[in-house]
Amino acid sequence: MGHQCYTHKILSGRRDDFALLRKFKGISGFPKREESPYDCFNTGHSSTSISAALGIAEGRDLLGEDYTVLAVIGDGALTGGMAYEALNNASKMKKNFIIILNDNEMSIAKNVGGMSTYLNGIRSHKGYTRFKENLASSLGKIPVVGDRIVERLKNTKNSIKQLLVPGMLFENMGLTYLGPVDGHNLHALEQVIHEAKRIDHAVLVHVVTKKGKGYVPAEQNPSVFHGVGPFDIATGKSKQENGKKSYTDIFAESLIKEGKEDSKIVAITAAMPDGTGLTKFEKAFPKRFFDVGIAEAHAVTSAAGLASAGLKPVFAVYSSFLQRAYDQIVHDVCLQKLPVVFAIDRAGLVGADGETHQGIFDISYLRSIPNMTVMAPKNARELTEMLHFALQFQGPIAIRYPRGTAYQGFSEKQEPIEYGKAEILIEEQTGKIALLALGSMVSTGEHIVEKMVKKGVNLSLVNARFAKPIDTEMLDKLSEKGYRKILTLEEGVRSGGFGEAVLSYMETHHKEVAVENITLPDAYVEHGDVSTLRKMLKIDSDSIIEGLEEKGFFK
Ligand SMILES: Cc1ncc(C[n+]2csc(CCOP(=O)(O)OP(=O)(O)O)c2C)c(N)n1
Repeated sequence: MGHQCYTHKILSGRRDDFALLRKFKGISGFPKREESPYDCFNTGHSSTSISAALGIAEGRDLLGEDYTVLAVIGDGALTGGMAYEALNNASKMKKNFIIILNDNEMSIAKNVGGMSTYLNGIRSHKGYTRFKENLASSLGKIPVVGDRIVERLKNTKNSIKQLLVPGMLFENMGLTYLGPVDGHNLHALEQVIHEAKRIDHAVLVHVVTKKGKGYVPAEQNPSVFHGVGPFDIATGKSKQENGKKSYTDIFAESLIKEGKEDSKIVAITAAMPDGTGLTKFEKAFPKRFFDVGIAEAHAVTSAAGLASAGLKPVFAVYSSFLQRAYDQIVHDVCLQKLPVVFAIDRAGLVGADGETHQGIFDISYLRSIPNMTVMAPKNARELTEMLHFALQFQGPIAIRYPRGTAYQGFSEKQEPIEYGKAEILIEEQTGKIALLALGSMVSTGEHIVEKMVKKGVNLSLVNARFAKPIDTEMLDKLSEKGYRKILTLEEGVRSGGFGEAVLSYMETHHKEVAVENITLPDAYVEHGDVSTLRKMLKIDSDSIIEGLEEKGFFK
């Protein structure tokens, strides 16, 4: 996914830009074509490198050009289905094509699954070490991964190779396997890559590394240091923790409570046990927890399987990563109306990770699927109650909540969750304008109401709760009560979003009511801290007020 590209960035002329790494208008944390001619492909989501590199290599050959194409993939990324699709196709290559497998035994957390076990086996393969020694002595050579070893191996019978050479899985697929080689030994690395470049088809170089190598706090806490904000170099302690509970914390605690009451609840993560908060669930109920690797598509279909077997699966996943499993949601979950709960974390703007990780499409991509229900809580307490509601619900259901500190406002005001029903939070009897806010935008709506009261304008505030279905009864009621303007607010793209659905309903049924939509634009949103991005995109309360005043909305 390219997040280990910092060395590459330093070596390709961006060393001085690191002060602004992942900051607004600074360099990205991922390879980016727009940033440098040395970044040949944008990345951010896992397991894409072999596919992209194969396309580049095929393109090179069709255009009659001549350069080396090399893909780097982590052992974590190798748990993703796309990587296997790509390996399957790599075996057809008739020209040199190099895959470097960076195996540090870690995804963000400890890597999982059969491939990981297989790689583990290779690392401790005694036969290979002996073979190398024998080969070296018999040939009078001493290299680590021997110079010209490949040519000698070519002439070795497969059955003998099986005993002596690790990586036969790759060999049997038609790829040449080289390694394992110590990735922290530069000389060995140079040698093996030199050897790999001489091969006239696909070759996989198995490089063994240690995550965090060279910095003790990172070596000791590789999961934490996978992606960190500012930290104290001497101690390795984060400078950012504010001690407040995040939505992730609230979700994790609530799910454990639910899990104690109902043994049918099971939790699934696609290689994000820490990020989604499920590590706590795993500790409490190890048998009811599944880390499937970076395999969102598999996670969704296996959740459908679990649901059809009578369990209550909760797939906790980041909004942008769930994009990977769209067909599985459509075809395996929603078509069969299976009760799978999607706990969609990092929904909305995420900040430093930028374009590839902003969770701004989920409302649109889920709203369009039949049988899907989509909710968004206004605050911490509502997340807990929505989770409880979702676990009783007989069908596919999603709860989207943002990254970061959970909002505590309106905690005392809480009507029970009812299917498809919104909740009035502030009702101004004299008002003719209602704000209809979804999830994270309820607090923004609250700020708008407070600021406008000071300007002598009274507004009502409705917590939408459901992005699908929208509460049409509430919309009818607002119209009957004499409201003539509705402002929808959501942290997602306009197209296919919540606001568009409200607009479409009102245009058909209540032409007398004008609807304005506050949404994100039809654009990828760059990296930067969330409050800066909100200002840039004009979805913070001040910008919204300014924009609406210009349009005369409050008159
Ligand atoms: C589709 C997708 N799901 C989840 C993630 C989150 N993620 C980022 S890095 C990572 C682990 C990658 O492990 P590996 O490929 O071994 O690389 P390493 O960091 O160990 O070098 C995960 C799960 C992602 N980027 N993309």
